[in-house]
Amino acid sequence: MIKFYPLLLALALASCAHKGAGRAAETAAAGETVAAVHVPDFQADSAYRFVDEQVAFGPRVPNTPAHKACGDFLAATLKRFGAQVYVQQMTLTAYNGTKLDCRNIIGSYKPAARKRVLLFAHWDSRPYADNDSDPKEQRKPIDGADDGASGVGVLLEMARLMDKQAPDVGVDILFTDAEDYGVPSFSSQRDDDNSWCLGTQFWARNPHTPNYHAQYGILLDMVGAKNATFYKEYTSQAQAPSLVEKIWDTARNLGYGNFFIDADGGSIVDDHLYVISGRGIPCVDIINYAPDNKRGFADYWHTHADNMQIISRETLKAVGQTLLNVIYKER
Ligand code: AHN
Ligand code: ZN
Repeated sequence: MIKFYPLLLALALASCAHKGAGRAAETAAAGETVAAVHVPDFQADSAYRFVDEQVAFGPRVPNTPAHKACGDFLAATLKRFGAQVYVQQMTLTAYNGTKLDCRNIIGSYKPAARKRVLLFAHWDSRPYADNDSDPKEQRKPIDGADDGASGVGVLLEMARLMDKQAPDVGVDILFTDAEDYGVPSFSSQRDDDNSWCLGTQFWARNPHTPNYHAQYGILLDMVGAKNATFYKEYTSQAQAPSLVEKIWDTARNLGYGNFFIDADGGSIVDDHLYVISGRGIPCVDIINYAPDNKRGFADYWHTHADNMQIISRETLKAVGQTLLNVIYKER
């Protein structure tokens, strides 16, 4: 808290200079006047429903009817929540040469605002359960309730709330495709880091608006499982250290320190890497990390256990409310 004291004071002075509509001044415990920000209340039931709706389409694997239907649903839902929607259609090539018919789906709030924040999550689900213990099950696609649908569910709930009351900053929600089509463990091919995150690699080279930039980005990946633990991921700390601290401090102050662990996580190949390197946007990856597991992720990861049974409203709330507090305090 001490660390952010000068910032709070600066905000207070700024709000005295010209008071924004609907923003009152209130007296802080220490006696100084600080800007009173109304942060919306994240509705966990609503987010849970958004996760369930995606899963109900079936596995969202590129080139399947479920994937097509879910993509249509996501674009329509962002429109319904007042976003300016961009749909980026692309043909991507998977590790095995398969051409994938894919879409990145973007919803923008305050598209003219100069200061912007990028919030992103992948919406596709993995075509394989290659970590499943039963070899016969490994070639079947997974529900991806957590791995995919949870991050999108949190962001749809944020979109619903931003439609009712927009934050000061511009916000771009990016649903990335083909994140999870990477080389499976049963393949004889060597794992190639670049076989993951195909939609984001495309977007980083061809953003939805020319020279797209944002102040920072936050990636949500596997943010809905019961008892999830979010550690401070390596590249996030290297490239966006102050943002990591801001998010983890915010979570702790809201009482979510049991989810947002104040400790180093591993280095993870994920969508944020390409947004950092391709667009120069500092990004943080909020991802359920299991430091004691051999693969670094929870037991359900890339198995058929990644279904609605593991989704917890408490986890969705912790992530969603933390993000709302971070975003609505930006000026
Ligand atoms: C790798 O497995 C290389 N990275 C993890 C990225 C990921 C997959 N996140 C969800 N599914
Ligand atoms: Zn995955």
